Amino acid sequence: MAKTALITGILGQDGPYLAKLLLEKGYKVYGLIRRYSNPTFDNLDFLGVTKKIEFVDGDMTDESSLLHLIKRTMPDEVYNLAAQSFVGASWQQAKLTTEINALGVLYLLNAIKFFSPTTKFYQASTSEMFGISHDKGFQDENTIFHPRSPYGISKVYAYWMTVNFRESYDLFTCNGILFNHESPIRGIQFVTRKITDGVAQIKNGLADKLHLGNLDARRDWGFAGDYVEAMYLMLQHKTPDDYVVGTGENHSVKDFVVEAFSAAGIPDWEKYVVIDARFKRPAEVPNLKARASKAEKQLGWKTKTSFKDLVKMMVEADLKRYEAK
Ligand code: NAP
Ligand code: F7E
Repeated sequence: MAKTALITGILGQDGPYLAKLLLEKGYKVYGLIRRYSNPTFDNLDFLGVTKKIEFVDGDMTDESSLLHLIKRTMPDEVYNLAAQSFVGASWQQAKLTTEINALGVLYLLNAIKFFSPTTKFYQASTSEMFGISHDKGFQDENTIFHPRSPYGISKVYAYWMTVNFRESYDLFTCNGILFNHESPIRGIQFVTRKITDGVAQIKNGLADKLHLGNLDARRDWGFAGDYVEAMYLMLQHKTPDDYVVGTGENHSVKDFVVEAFSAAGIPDWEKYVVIDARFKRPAEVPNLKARASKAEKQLGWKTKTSFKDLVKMMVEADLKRYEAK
């Protein structure tokens, strides 16, 4: 019989890549969607998987919807990717961010405990938990958390609840502590996609400026398509555990800008970029770089896509979108 997986956050960036991977492995995939007046399936369409998914209704803030869902589907694996995932919005919407990202995880874990305790659970944890890190220039599973935003704080709660259900009830629960990962279907608010979309607009004469905040922040950027493999591998491992996933290389936002303008063949990026205080954050996370040696050794996972290839892939996809229009 085919294995079954429930993916929350199916309409976001990672959901479609993970769904594609699991469908290729023969899984039946359920995708949780919340009630929306006009949901967009563009990201699933981009990867050509929309019609292969069974959509189920529910909302991370509505405990009874999750209880019913787990009771009805009893999936072999749950991948919890749903979140208010934009750090910038989390100061203005701290309560909502907490309800979805923190309490939502508690509801889902309780539903598994009550109705399907053999279900394996993946929690989308994040390098934002490290925040301003007291480290040696990289972060791994032993690095202390010091989150810098309501988003990071909500994810620390979810991280520990995931660990606690493993320790208290012997459930198979894992945290993937993923560093930034991007793709042509990355949300338009995140800096990488904002840059590649802006570059494509400039190239097509639709804009003449790109407004950005802090160009000095450094991130460890990888490709989402590579990272969903790590999620899958965690749930196939013999024992549940928590893993850092990243490339081990970092770059500044400015490096990303330079590479993106160059990939589009536009000289003089300085002519177009405007530093705009609206995009600076009350508290910044200045420097993130993963040490993913545990995932590499225990899961056999490795990043495959270089920084240069990632930027090129995203710029080319955005150029194609505007050319098609
Ligand atoms: P994303 O594109 O923002 O997708 C998040 C998804 O969550 C969306 O489909 C959204 O649904 C759904 N969602 C939000 N609130 C919900 C609710 N109340 N009930 C049900 N669904 C809800 O995020 P992503 O980049 O794919 O990231 C996936 C997960 O990994 C997130 O948990 C994120 O915090 C975490 N993470 C991401 C990164 C990264 O670099 N991408 C790194 C580390 C961790 P709608 O489409 O209806 O809005
Ligand atoms: O910002 C700086 C900004 O919004 C990256 C989420 O997926 O990864 C993501 O969080 C950096 C920050 O991602 C702009 O200040 C400058 O230092 O692309 P971002 P993020 O905050 O790192 C983690 C791992 C997650 O878990 C999150 O869910 O870029 N920056 N200028 C800007 N950022 C944005 N968005 N817009 C700007 O104009």
